[in-house]
Amino acid sequence: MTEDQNGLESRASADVVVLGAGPAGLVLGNLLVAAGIDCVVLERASRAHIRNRARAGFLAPNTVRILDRHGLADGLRRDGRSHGTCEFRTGDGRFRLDYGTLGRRERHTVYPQQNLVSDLLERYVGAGGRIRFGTEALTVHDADGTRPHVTAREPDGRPVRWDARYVAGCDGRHGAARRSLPPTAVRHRHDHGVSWLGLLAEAPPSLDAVGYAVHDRGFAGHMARGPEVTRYYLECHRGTPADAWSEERIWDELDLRMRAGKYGPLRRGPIVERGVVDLTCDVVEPLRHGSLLLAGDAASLTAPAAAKGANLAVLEAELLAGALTDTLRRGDAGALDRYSARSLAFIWRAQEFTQWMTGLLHALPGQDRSGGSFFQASVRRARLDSLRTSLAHQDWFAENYVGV
Ligand code: RFL
Repeated sequence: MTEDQNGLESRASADVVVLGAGPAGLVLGNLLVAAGIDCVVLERASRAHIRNRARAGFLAPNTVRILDRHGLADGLRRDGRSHGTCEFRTGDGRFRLDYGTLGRRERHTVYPQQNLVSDLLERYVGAGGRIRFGTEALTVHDADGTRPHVTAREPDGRPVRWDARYVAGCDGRHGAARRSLPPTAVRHRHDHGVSWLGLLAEAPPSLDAVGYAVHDRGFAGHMARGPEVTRYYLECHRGTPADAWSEERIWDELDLRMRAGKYGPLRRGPIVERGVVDLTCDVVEPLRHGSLLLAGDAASLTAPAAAKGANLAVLEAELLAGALTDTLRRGDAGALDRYSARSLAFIWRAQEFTQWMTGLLHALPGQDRSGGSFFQASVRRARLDSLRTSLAHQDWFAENYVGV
Protein backbone atom coordinates (compact mmCIF):
# COMPACT_ATOMS: atom_id res chain seq x y z
CA MET A 1 0.00 0.00 0.00
CA THR A 2 1.35 3.46 -0.90
CA GLU A 3 0.36 6.97 0.15
CA ASP A 4 -0.32 9.70 -2.41
CA GLN A 5 1.62 12.97 -2.50
CA ASN A 6 -0.52 14.90 -0.04
CA GLY A 7 -0.46 11.94 2.34
CA LEU A 8 -4.23 11.80 2.60
CA GLU A 9 -5.17 8.82 0.51
CA SER A 10 -3.53 5.42 0.62
CA ARG A 11 -3.55 3.43 -2.58
CA ALA A 12 -3.63 -0.31 -3.03
CA SER A 13 -4.72 -2.79 -5.64
CA ALA A 14 -6.04 -6.28 -6.29
CA ASP A 15 -7.32 -7.99 -9.43
CA VAL A 16 -10.65 -8.51 -7.72
CA VAL A 17 -11.86 -6.30 -4.87
CA VAL A 18 -14.68 -8.06 -3.03
CA LEU A 19 -17.01 -5.84 -1.00
CA GLY A 20 -18.49 -7.55 2.05
CA ALA A 21 -17.62 -10.62 4.12
CA GLY A 22 -21.01 -12.32 4.26
CA PRO A 23 -21.68 -15.75 2.74
CA ALA A 24 -21.42 -14.38 -0.82
CA GLY A 25 -18.15 -12.47 -0.35
CA LEU A 26 -16.42 -15.18 1.65
CA VAL A 27 -17.38 -18.07 -0.65
CA LEU A 28 -16.20 -15.96 -3.57
CA GLY A 29 -12.96 -15.03 -1.78
CA ASN A 30 -12.22 -18.67 -0.97
CA LEU A 31 -12.80 -19.80 -4.56
CA LEU A 32 -10.72 -16.99 -6.04
CA VAL A 33 -7.80 -17.73 -3.71
CA ALA A 34 -8.06 -21.43 -4.61
CA ALA A 35 -7.89 -20.44 -8.30
CA GLY A 36 -4.77 -18.35 -7.63
CA ILE A 37 -6.52 -15.03 -8.34
CA ASP A 38 -5.29 -11.96 -6.51
CA CYS A 39 -8.15 -10.57 -4.40
CA VAL A 40 -8.98 -8.67 -1.24
CA VAL A 41 -12.18 -8.53 0.83
CA LEU A 42 -13.20 -5.15 2.30
CA GLU A 43 -15.58 -5.51 5.25
CA ARG A 44 -17.22 -2.60 7.05
CA ALA A 45 -17.81 -4.45 10.32
CA SER A 46 -15.35 -6.01 12.75
CA ARG A 47 -14.30 -9.65 12.72
CA ALA A 48 -16.20 -10.28 15.97
CA HIS A 49 -19.36 -8.70 14.55
CA ILE A 50 -19.59 -10.89 11.46
CA ARG A 51 -18.76 -14.03 13.47
CA ASN A 52 -21.71 -13.38 15.78
CA ARG A 53 -24.39 -12.02 13.45
CA ALA A 54 -27.31 -14.47 13.63
CA ARG A 55 -29.41 -14.66 10.48
CA ALA A 56 -30.14 -17.64 8.28
CA GLY A 57 -29.99 -21.25 9.33
CA PHE A 58 -31.59 -23.44 6.68
CA LEU A 59 -29.10 -24.53 4.05
CA ALA A 60 -30.38 -26.16 0.89
CA PRO A 61 -28.83 -29.44 -0.31
CA ASN A 62 -27.37 -27.65 -3.31
CA THR A 63 -25.66 -25.16 -0.99
CA VAL A 64 -24.13 -28.05 0.95
CA ARG A 65 -22.99 -29.67 -2.33
CA ILE A 66 -21.30 -26.43 -3.44
CA LEU A 67 -19.53 -25.99 -0.12
CA ASP A 68 -18.52 -29.67 -0.16
CA ARG A 69 -17.17 -29.40 -3.69
CA HIS A 70 -14.74 -26.72 -2.55
CA GLY A 71 -13.80 -28.25 0.79
CA LEU A 72 -15.77 -25.64 2.77
CA ALA A 73 -18.31 -27.91 4.46
CA ASP A 74 -16.35 -29.48 7.33
CA GLY A 75 -18.13 -27.45 10.04
CA LEU A 76 -21.65 -27.99 8.77
CA ARG A 77 -20.98 -31.67 8.10
CA ARG A 78 -19.82 -31.99 11.71
CA ASP A 79 -22.35 -29.79 13.54
CA GLY A 80 -25.23 -29.24 11.10
CA ARG A 81 -28.49 -31.11 11.69
CA SER A 82 -30.54 -32.67 8.96
CA HIS A 83 -34.10 -31.40 8.74
CA GLY A 84 -37.01 -32.52 6.58
CA THR A 85 -40.40 -31.71 8.13
CA CYS A 86 -42.68 -28.73 8.34
CA GLU A 87 -45.97 -28.38 10.13
CA PHE A 88 -48.81 -26.07 9.14
CA ARG A 89 -51.32 -24.98 11.78
CA THR A 90 -54.52 -23.33 10.68
CA GLY A 91 -58.05 -22.77 11.96
CA ASP A 92 -59.00 -26.02 10.18
CA GLY A 93 -56.43 -28.15 12.04
CA ARG A 94 -52.80 -29.00 11.48
CA PHE A 95 -50.88 -31.12 9.01
CA ARG A 96 -47.28 -32.12 8.60
CA LEU A 97 -45.28 -32.45 5.41
CA ASP A 98 -42.23 -34.69 5.52
CA TYR A 99 -40.72 -32.84 2.60
CA GLY A 100 -37.50 -34.86 2.99
CA THR A 101 -39.40 -37.89 1.71
CA LEU A 102 -41.24 -36.03 -1.07
CA GLY A 103 -40.18 -34.57 -4.42
CA ARG A 104 -36.46 -35.16 -4.82
CA ARG A 105 -36.26 -36.52 -1.27
CA GLU A 106 -33.81 -33.87 -0.16
CA ARG A 107 -33.45 -32.26 3.23
CA HIS A 108 -32.16 -29.00 4.69
CA THR A 109 -29.09 -28.77 6.88
CA VAL A 110 -29.69 -26.52 9.86
CA TYR A 111 -26.47 -24.64 10.53
CA PRO A 112 -26.46 -21.05 11.82
CA GLN A 113 -25.21 -18.52 9.28
CA GLN A 114 -22.71 -17.05 11.74
CA ASN A 115 -21.06 -20.48 12.09
CA LEU A 116 -20.84 -20.78 8.31
CA VAL A 117 -19.35 -17.28 8.06
CA SER A 118 -16.81 -18.15 10.78
CA ASP A 119 -15.80 -21.35 8.93
CA LEU A 120 -15.47 -19.52 5.61
CA LEU A 121 -13.43 -16.74 7.19
CA GLU A 122 -11.05 -19.17 8.88
CA ARG A 123 -10.49 -21.06 5.62
CA TYR A 124 -9.99 -17.87 3.63
CA VAL A 125 -7.44 -16.40 6.02
CA GLY A 126 -5.77 -19.81 6.43
CA ALA A 127 -5.32 -20.01 2.65
CA GLY A 128 -3.60 -16.61 2.65
CA GLY A 129 -6.64 -14.54 1.63
CA ARG A 130 -6.43 -10.80 2.31
CA ILE A 131 -9.22 -9.14 4.27
CA ARG A 132 -9.59 -5.64 5.74
CA PHE A 133 -12.05 -5.37 8.62
CA GLY A 134 -13.52 -2.03 9.67
CA THR A 135 -13.07 -0.78 6.10
CA GLU A 136 -16.20 0.70 4.61
CA ALA A 137 -16.44 0.89 0.83
CA LEU A 138 -17.93 4.24 -0.14
CA THR A 139 -18.21 4.23 -3.92
CA VAL A 140 -17.27 2.11 -6.91
CA HIS A 141 -15.83 4.39 -9.62
CA ASP A 142 -15.36 4.03 -13.34
CA ALA A 143 -16.90 0.56 -13.53
CA ASP A 144 -17.59 1.17 -17.22
CA GLY A 145 -14.20 2.72 -17.88
CA THR A 146 -10.59 1.70 -17.91
CA ARG A 147 -9.69 2.44 -14.29
CA PRO A 148 -12.22 0.81 -12.03
CA HIS A 149 -11.55 1.50 -8.38
CA VAL A 150 -13.21 1.63 -4.99
CA THR A 151 -12.90 4.47 -2.53
CA ALA A 152 -13.16 3.33 1.06
CA ARG A 153 -12.65 4.49 4.64
CA GLU A 154 -10.14 2.66 6.80
CA PRO A 155 -10.77 1.90 10.50
CA ASP A 156 -8.92 5.09 11.54
CA GLY A 157 -11.13 7.14 9.19
CA ARG A 158 -8.48 7.67 6.54
CA PRO A 159 -9.51 7.35 2.90
CA VAL A 160 -8.10 4.56 0.79
CA ARG A 161 -8.37 3.84 -2.92
CA TRP A 162 -8.38 0.26 -4.17
CA ASP A 163 -7.63 -0.16 -7.86
CA ALA A 164 -9.15 -3.29 -9.34
CA ARG A 165 -9.79 -5.09 -12.59
CA TYR A 166 -13.12 -6.25 -11.20
CA VAL A 167 -15.22 -5.30 -8.20
CA ALA A 168 -17.55 -7.90 -6.70
CA GLY A 169 -20.43 -6.21 -4.88
CA CYS A 170 -21.28 -8.70 -2.12
CA ASP A 171 -22.08 -6.01 0.43
CA GLY A 172 -25.77 -6.69 0.87
CA ARG A 173 -28.88 -4.59 0.57
CA HIS A 174 -27.44 -1.29 1.85
CA GLY A 175 -23.95 -1.57 0.43
CA ALA A 176 -21.75 0.62 -1.75
CA ALA A 177 -22.23 -1.58 -4.83
CA ARG A 178 -25.95 -0.82 -5.04
CA ARG A 179 -25.31 2.87 -4.42
CA SER A 180 -22.80 2.94 -7.28
CA LEU A 181 -25.01 1.37 -9.93
CA PRO A 182 -25.27 3.33 -13.19
CA PRO A 183 -28.66 4.71 -14.27
CA THR A 184 -28.95 1.85 -16.78
CA ALA A 185 -29.36 -0.64 -13.92
CA VAL A 186 -32.98 -1.59 -13.31
CA ARG A 187 -34.19 -2.49 -9.83
CA HIS A 188 -37.41 -4.48 -9.98
CA ARG A 189 -39.09 -4.14 -6.61
CA HIS A 190 -42.06 -5.86 -5.03
CA ASP A 191 -43.53 -5.15 -1.62
CA HIS A 192 -45.60 -7.99 -0.15
CA GLY A 193 -47.13 -5.40 2.17
CA VAL A 194 -46.55 -7.34 5.38
CA SER A 195 -43.90 -7.20 8.11
CA TRP A 196 -42.50 -9.72 10.55
CA LEU A 197 -41.07 -9.26 13.99
CA GLY A 198 -38.08 -11.61 13.84
CA LEU A 199 -37.05 -13.02 17.22
CA LEU A 200 -34.20 -15.14 18.46
CA ALA A 201 -34.99 -16.95 21.69
CA GLU A 202 -32.58 -18.68 24.00
CA ALA A 203 -34.95 -21.59 24.24
CA PRO A 204 -34.94 -25.13 22.86
CA PRO A 205 -37.17 -25.70 19.81
CA SER A 206 -40.80 -26.42 20.68
CA LEU A 207 -41.48 -28.61 17.64
CA ASP A 208 -39.38 -31.12 15.71
CA ALA A 209 -40.46 -29.29 12.54
CA VAL A 210 -40.52 -25.84 10.99
CA GLY A 211 -43.82 -24.44 12.24
CA TYR A 212 -46.02 -22.20 10.09
CA ALA A 213 -49.13 -20.93 11.87
CA VAL A 214 -51.79 -19.17 9.84
CA HIS A 215 -54.11 -17.20 12.10
CA ASP A 216 -56.64 -14.37 11.85
CA ARG A 217 -54.35 -12.33 14.10
CA GLY A 218 -51.50 -12.85 11.64
CA PHE A 219 -48.78 -15.32 10.80
CA ALA A 220 -46.43 -16.93 13.36
CA GLY A 221 -43.40 -19.05 12.56
CA HIS A 222 -41.01 -21.37 14.41
CA MET A 223 -37.59 -22.48 13.14
CA ALA A 224 -34.98 -24.36 15.12
CA ARG A 225 -31.48 -22.92 15.03
CA GLY A 226 -29.77 -25.26 17.50
CA PRO A 227 -30.56 -27.35 20.59
CA GLU A 228 -30.85 -24.21 22.75
CA VAL A 229 -31.76 -21.50 20.24
CA THR A 230 -34.97 -20.99 18.25
CA ARG A 231 -36.06 -18.37 15.77
CA TYR A 232 -39.67 -17.18 15.91
CA TYR A 233 -41.55 -14.78 13.68
CA LEU A 234 -44.71 -12.79 14.35
CA GLU A 235 -46.48 -10.87 11.63
CA CYS A 236 -46.89 -7.26 12.77
CA HIS A 237 -48.17 -3.97 11.38
CA ARG A 238 -45.84 -2.12 9.05
CA GLY A 239 -43.90 0.47 11.06
CA THR A 240 -44.10 -1.40 14.39
CA PRO A 241 -40.94 -0.59 16.39
CA ALA A 242 -38.95 -3.72 17.24
CA ASP A 243 -39.20 -3.01 20.98
CA ALA A 244 -42.94 -2.30 20.96
CA TRP A 245 -43.88 -5.67 22.47
CA SER A 246 -42.81 -6.93 25.89
CA GLU A 247 -41.39 -10.46 26.10
CA GLU A 248 -44.53 -11.59 27.87
CA ARG A 249 -46.74 -10.22 25.12
CA ILE A 250 -44.56 -11.87 22.49
CA TRP A 251 -44.85 -15.30 24.12
CA ASP A 252 -48.58 -14.89 24.73
CA GLU A 253 -49.09 -13.93 21.10
CA LEU A 254 -46.96 -16.83 19.88
CA ASP A 255 -48.98 -19.19 22.11
CA LEU A 256 -52.20 -17.86 20.66
CA ARG A 257 -51.25 -17.93 16.98
CA MET A 258 -49.43 -21.28 17.21
CA ARG A 259 -52.45 -22.61 19.09
CA ALA A 260 -50.29 -23.87 21.94
CA GLY A 261 -53.42 -24.62 23.99
CA LYS A 262 -54.39 -27.25 21.44
CA TYR A 263 -51.06 -28.55 20.18
CA GLY A 264 -48.74 -28.22 23.17
CA PRO A 265 -46.88 -25.44 24.95
CA LEU A 266 -44.00 -23.44 23.51
CA ARG A 267 -40.71 -23.64 25.40
CA ARG A 268 -40.09 -20.11 26.56
CA GLY A 269 -36.76 -18.39 27.15
CA PRO A 270 -35.19 -14.95 26.96
CA ILE A 271 -35.52 -13.12 23.63
CA VAL A 272 -31.91 -12.27 22.85
CA GLU A 273 -32.41 -10.53 19.53
CA ARG A 274 -35.29 -8.90 17.71
CA GLY A 275 -35.82 -6.91 14.53
CA VAL A 276 -38.64 -5.98 12.18
CA VAL A 277 -38.36 -7.25 8.62
CA ASP A 278 -40.56 -5.74 5.92
CA LEU A 279 -41.33 -8.46 3.40
CA THR A 280 -40.02 -6.79 0.29
CA CYS A 281 -38.20 -8.33 -2.66
CA ASP A 282 -36.11 -6.87 -5.40
CA VAL A 283 -33.89 -7.90 -8.29
CA VAL A 284 -31.22 -5.80 -9.98
CA GLU A 285 -30.86 -6.40 -13.72
CA PRO A 286 -28.36 -7.09 -15.09
CA LEU A 287 -25.89 -8.27 -12.45
CA ARG A 288 -22.95 -7.01 -14.48
CA HIS A 289 -22.21 -3.33 -15.02
CA GLY A 290 -18.84 -3.22 -16.74
CA SER A 291 -16.32 -4.24 -14.08
CA LEU A 292 -18.88 -4.23 -11.27
CA LEU A 293 -20.58 -7.57 -10.55
CA LEU A 294 -23.32 -8.13 -7.99
CA ALA A 295 -23.95 -11.26 -5.93
CA GLY A 296 -26.03 -12.25 -2.88
CA ASP A 297 -28.35 -9.70 -1.26
CA ALA A 298 -26.70 -6.93 -3.31
CA ALA A 299 -28.07 -8.63 -6.43
CA SER A 300 -31.47 -9.59 -5.13
CA LEU A 301 -33.48 -9.55 -1.92
CA THR A 302 -35.97 -12.29 -1.16
CA ALA A 303 -38.48 -12.09 1.67
CA PRO A 304 -37.47 -14.56 4.39
CA ALA A 305 -40.67 -16.65 4.07
CA ALA A 306 -38.94 -19.31 1.94
CA ALA A 307 -35.38 -19.00 3.35
CA LYS A 308 -33.67 -18.56 0.00
CA GLY A 309 -31.31 -15.57 0.57
CA ALA A 310 -28.20 -17.25 1.95
CA ASN A 311 -28.61 -20.15 -0.45
CA LEU A 312 -28.75 -17.87 -3.47
CA ALA A 313 -25.71 -15.99 -2.13
CA VAL A 314 -23.60 -19.19 -2.09
CA LEU A 315 -24.82 -20.32 -5.50
CA GLU A 316 -24.11 -16.94 -7.13
CA ALA A 317 -20.69 -16.74 -5.48
CA GLU A 318 -19.72 -20.06 -7.05
CA LEU A 319 -21.00 -18.97 -10.47
CA LEU A 320 -19.22 -15.63 -10.18
CA ALA A 321 -15.93 -17.23 -9.12
CA GLY A 322 -16.10 -19.49 -12.17
CA ALA A 323 -16.86 -16.56 -14.47
CA LEU A 324 -14.06 -14.40 -13.05
CA THR A 325 -11.62 -17.30 -13.36
CA ASP A 326 -12.65 -17.87 -16.98
CA THR A 327 -12.25 -14.16 -17.70
CA LEU A 328 -8.96 -13.56 -15.93
CA ARG A 329 -7.27 -16.90 -16.65
CA ARG A 330 -8.66 -17.80 -20.06
CA GLY A 331 -9.66 -14.45 -21.54
CA ASP A 332 -13.27 -15.60 -21.99
CA ALA A 333 -14.95 -12.26 -22.74
CA GLY A 334 -18.52 -13.58 -22.46
CA ALA A 335 -18.21 -15.33 -19.10
CA LEU A 336 -19.35 -12.41 -16.94
CA ASP A 337 -22.43 -11.70 -19.04
CA ARG A 338 -23.31 -15.39 -18.83
CA TYR A 339 -22.88 -15.15 -15.05
CA SER A 340 -25.55 -12.47 -14.96
CA ALA A 341 -28.00 -14.35 -17.16
CA ARG A 342 -27.55 -17.70 -15.36
CA SER A 343 -27.88 -16.21 -11.89
CA LEU A 344 -30.96 -14.21 -12.80
CA ALA A 345 -32.71 -17.40 -13.90
CA PHE A 346 -32.13 -18.89 -10.41
CA ILE A 347 -33.08 -15.63 -8.71
CA TRP A 348 -36.44 -15.38 -10.49
CA ARG A 349 -37.25 -19.01 -9.64
CA ALA A 350 -36.53 -18.24 -5.98
CA GLN A 351 -38.65 -15.08 -6.19
CA GLU A 352 -41.52 -17.01 -7.71
CA PHE A 353 -41.55 -19.59 -4.91
CA THR A 354 -41.09 -16.92 -2.23
CA GLN A 355 -44.09 -15.07 -3.64
CA TRP A 356 -46.16 -18.25 -3.57
CA MET A 357 -45.05 -19.05 -0.02
CA THR A 358 -45.76 -15.52 1.21
CA GLY A 359 -49.26 -15.78 -0.23
CA LEU A 360 -49.71 -19.13 1.53
CA LEU A 361 -48.89 -17.69 4.93
CA HIS A 362 -50.69 -14.33 4.84
CA ALA A 363 -53.96 -12.91 3.72
CA LEU A 364 -52.19 -10.23 1.74
CA PRO A 365 -53.51 -6.69 2.16
CA GLY A 366 -54.16 -4.14 -0.55
CA GLN A 367 -56.82 -6.02 -2.47
CA ASP A 368 -59.96 -4.50 -3.95
CA ARG A 369 -62.60 -3.02 -1.65
CA SER A 370 -65.42 -5.40 -2.52
CA GLY A 371 -64.57 -8.10 -0.02
CA GLY A 372 -60.98 -8.45 -1.24
CA SER A 373 -59.58 -9.67 2.05
CA PHE A 374 -62.26 -12.35 2.39
CA PHE A 375 -61.46 -13.43 -1.15
CA GLN A 376 -57.74 -13.57 -0.39
CA ALA A 377 -58.24 -15.46 2.86
CA SER A 378 -60.39 -18.01 1.06
CA VAL A 379 -57.83 -18.46 -1.71
CA ARG A 380 -55.17 -19.00 0.94
CA ARG A 381 -57.34 -21.57 2.67
CA ALA A 382 -57.89 -23.41 -0.61
CA ARG A 383 -54.16 -23.36 -1.30
CA LEU A 384 -53.41 -24.85 2.11
CA ASP A 385 -56.08 -27.47 1.53
CA SER A 386 -54.55 -28.38 -1.80
CA LEU A 387 -51.15 -28.72 -0.13
CA ARG A 388 -52.65 -30.91 2.57
CA THR A 389 -54.43 -33.27 0.18
CA SER A 390 -52.65 -33.32 -3.19
CA LEU A 391 -49.57 -35.53 -3.48
CA ALA A 392 -48.55 -33.76 -6.68
CA HIS A 393 -48.76 -30.41 -4.92
CA GLN A 394 -46.69 -31.76 -2.02
CA ASP A 395 -43.99 -33.01 -4.40
CA TRP A 396 -43.89 -29.62 -6.10
CA PHE A 397 -43.66 -27.90 -2.70
CA ALA A 398 -40.85 -30.17 -1.50
CA GLU A 399 -38.80 -29.67 -4.65
CA ASN A 400 -39.07 -25.89 -4.47
CA TYR A 401 -38.78 -25.61 -0.71
CA VAL A 402 -35.34 -27.21 -0.56
CA GLY A 403 -34.19 -26.09 -3.99
CA VAL A 404 -32.48 -23.01 -5.33
P1 RFL B 1 -24.74 -10.18 3.96
O1 RFL B 1 -24.76 -11.43 4.78
O2 RFL B 1 -25.65 -9.08 4.28
O3 RFL B 1 -23.23 -9.67 3.99
C1 RFL B 1 -22.88 -8.40 3.45
C2 RFL B 1 -21.63 -7.94 4.15
O4 RFL B 1 -21.23 -6.68 3.60
C3 RFL B 1 -20.85 -5.81 4.65
N1 RFL B 1 -21.03 -4.44 4.13
C4 RFL B 1 -20.00 -3.68 3.71
N2 RFL B 1 -18.67 -3.90 3.69
C5 RFL B 1 -17.87 -2.92 3.18
N3 RFL B 1 -18.37 -1.73 2.74
C6 RFL B 1 -19.70 -1.45 2.77
N4 RFL B 1 -20.18 -0.29 2.33
C7 RFL B 1 -20.58 -2.46 3.28
N5 RFL B 1 -21.92 -2.53 3.43
C8 RFL B 1 -22.17 -3.74 3.96
C9 RFL B 1 -21.77 -6.17 5.81
O5 RFL B 1 -21.22 -5.77 7.06
C10 RFL B 1 -21.84 -7.71 5.64
O6 RFL B 1 -20.81 -8.35 6.38
O7 RFL B 1 -24.98 -10.50 2.41
P2 RFL B 1 -24.73 -11.83 1.53
O8 RFL B 1 -23.31 -12.31 1.68
O9 RFL B 1 -25.24 -11.49 0.21
O10 RFL B 1 -25.63 -12.97 2.22
C11 RFL B 1 -27.03 -12.85 2.20
C12 RFL B 1 -27.62 -13.50 3.45
O11 RFL B 1 -26.99 -12.98 4.60
C13 RFL B 1 -29.13 -13.28 3.54
O12 RFL B 1 -29.72 -13.46 2.28
C14 RFL B 1 -29.80 -14.27 4.51
O13 RFL B 1 -29.38 -14.03 5.83
C15 RFL B 1 -31.32 -14.17 4.41
N6 RFL B 1 -31.98 -15.00 5.42
C16 RFL B 1 -32.08 -16.36 5.25
N7 RFL B 1 -31.59 -16.93 4.12
C17 RFL B 1 -31.64 -18.29 3.97
O14 RFL B 1 -31.17 -18.80 2.92
N8 RFL B 1 -32.17 -19.11 4.94
C18 RFL B 1 -32.69 -18.62 6.11
O15 RFL B 1 -33.13 -19.37 6.97
C19 RFL B 1 -32.68 -17.17 6.28
N9 RFL B 1 -33.14 -16.61 7.42
C20 RFL B 1 -32.45 -14.41 6.61
C21 RFL B 1 -33.03 -15.24 7.60
C22 RFL B 1 -32.35 -13.02 6.81
C23 RFL B 1 -32.85 -12.46 7.96
N10 RFL B 1 -32.78 -11.05 8.13
C24 RFL B 1 -31.51 -10.39 8.05
C25 RFL B 1 -33.89 -10.31 7.67
C26 RFL B 1 -33.50 -14.68 8.77
C27 RFL B 1 -33.42 -13.27 8.95
C28 RFL B 1 -33.94 -12.67 10.24
